[in-house]
Amino acid sequence: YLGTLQVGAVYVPLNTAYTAAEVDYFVSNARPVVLVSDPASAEALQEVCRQRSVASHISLASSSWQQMPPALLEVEPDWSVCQRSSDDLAAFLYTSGTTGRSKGAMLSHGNLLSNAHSLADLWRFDADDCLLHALPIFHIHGLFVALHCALLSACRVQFIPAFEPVAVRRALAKGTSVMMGVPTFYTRLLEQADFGSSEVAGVRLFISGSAPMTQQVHQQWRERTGHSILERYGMTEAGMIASNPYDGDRMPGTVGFALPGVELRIADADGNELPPGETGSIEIRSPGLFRGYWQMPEKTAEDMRPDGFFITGDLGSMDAQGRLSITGRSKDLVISGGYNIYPKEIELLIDQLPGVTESAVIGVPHPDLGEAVVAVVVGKNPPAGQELLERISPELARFKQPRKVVFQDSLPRNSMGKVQKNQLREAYRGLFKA
Ligand code: MLC
Ligand code: AMP
Repeated sequence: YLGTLQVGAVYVPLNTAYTAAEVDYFVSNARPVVLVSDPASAEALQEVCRQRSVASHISLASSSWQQMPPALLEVEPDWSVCQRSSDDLAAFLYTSGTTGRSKGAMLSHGNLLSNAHSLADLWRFDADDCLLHALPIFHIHGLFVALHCALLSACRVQFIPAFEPVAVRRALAKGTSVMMGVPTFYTRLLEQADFGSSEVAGVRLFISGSAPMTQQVHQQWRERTGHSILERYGMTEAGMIASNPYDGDRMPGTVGFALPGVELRIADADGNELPPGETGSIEIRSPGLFRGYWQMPEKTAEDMRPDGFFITGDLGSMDAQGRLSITGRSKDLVISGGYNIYPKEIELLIDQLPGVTESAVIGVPHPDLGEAVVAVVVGKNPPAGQELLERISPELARFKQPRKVVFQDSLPRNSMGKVQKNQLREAYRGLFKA
């Protein structure tokens, strides 16, 4: 990542769980010059690179630099930094829309730097800190929010490649001062009966985000560790938007106050600001706001108000003091273990299967992941649940695949003919009881 920025190029991280079919779309849309891959997927991606005429494909050896391609090892190191201005693009990250096709959210150097400074100040990072980092580094949470705070403050990072409770507990007890995670991290640690305050004596701050944290988890964490988790709210297009305070009350069920420089409003359908306490569309304007979707100006225009406010797709309310609570989403999105999953992408695959008339993919409460994906399928003679999953799995990363498939005679629709997903979510909300 840093090497890419250093040479003045634009970085496009992708989830390593994506299938070759998924990567093919990103490559066709981003048109990269170089693709760097995990050795495990190198063979499948080599074909993608060939078909899409990617000039260079580098497979990283997982364990050692010695296993890098010999040609690379012979290159003379060049430590010069290509200067970029704050308006230049640093990265774009794919995030999907209701159409099911992902859009690359373009972020400039200025976007990233302004957000990083706000967060490092607000959360009081300094060189004595030690950040426990167990998040994936292909989304903004692990890559920008966590790493940028650490890089700006020049603190230590205990990097754990994937969330694993034993390794995380060991790191917490051994010098960690700050941990950032998605709510599932906290739920999984609480499941460990012997986990408690003695292990986190050196920690000054626990931060959660990317998905809603329940009041119950917040409460249990405080009882078990003595710490009040600081919940914050953000999104790929805008970086971090709001945060509970470092000093003062961290209120469960709220995501706190707008970050410095962020203008936040709750609006009606036309973008008119609503009074405190009323629920509406969360809209923001800030120096961290993205530069639009890569080569999709019409999609950018759909989400922007004429006055420069961005329509986040989240619903919420703000109290008289400016404290924000997120109450729902207007976008059709499932957040499972902090990963965003767009139902349309899965519905399109299911609908292509013989015997299927139509489908609706929804998220329902799940004790570990927050929400889990369920496919509701209608058809004359559709493939049975397991077979259906096997048919779509070559196209779809594992984390997006439905955890359950249920069959119905028809889907509930309103008078406009739109599928009533809220009715389906209600009907199946008990599928994954703890
Ligand atoms: C893994 N699996 C998931 C999953 N993660 N399924 C659904 N949802 C997920 N999030 C699959 C695995 O492939 C595996 O499939 C099975 O579920 C069980 O895996 P596991 O071992 O229990 O999962 P694990 O690898 O431990 O991962 C769970 C997790 C991880 C929660 C630790 O998903 C994670 O690190 N999530 C963080 C995502 C994140 O960083 N989001 C930030 C986005 S940025 P099988 O078949 O092999 O059993 C953003 C903006 C903001 O949202 O505000 O920050
Ligand atoms: P992404 O598009 O992956 O960046 O995910 C951004 C989305 O995650 C937001 O639009 C919200 O819906 C959700 N999100 C992030 N933080 C929180 C939070 N603290 N509580 C509820 N939802 C959140």
